[in-house]
Amino acid sequence: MIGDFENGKDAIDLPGFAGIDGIDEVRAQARQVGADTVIDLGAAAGGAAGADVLTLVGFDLARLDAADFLFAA
Ligand SMILES: [Ca+2]
Ligand SMILES: [Ca+2]
Repeated sequence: MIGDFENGKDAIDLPGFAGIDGIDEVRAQARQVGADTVIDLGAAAGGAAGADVLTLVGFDLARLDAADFLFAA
């Protein structure tokens, strides 16, 4: 869970999720839950659903884009 994520300032490093090739795969597993954005990173990487779920507290899904992540090279 990340509680102080700032849009346009912070980026989420995804070195442990080599199966995630781009923002489209992240967005496909991201959903708005109340005021938070919940992302199933494990599923986005092609793995099991529910195993690695990231919650961005107080973050609107609409603001989620490629600038918010550092993808594996
Ligand atoms: Ca992939
Ligand atoms: Ca953003």
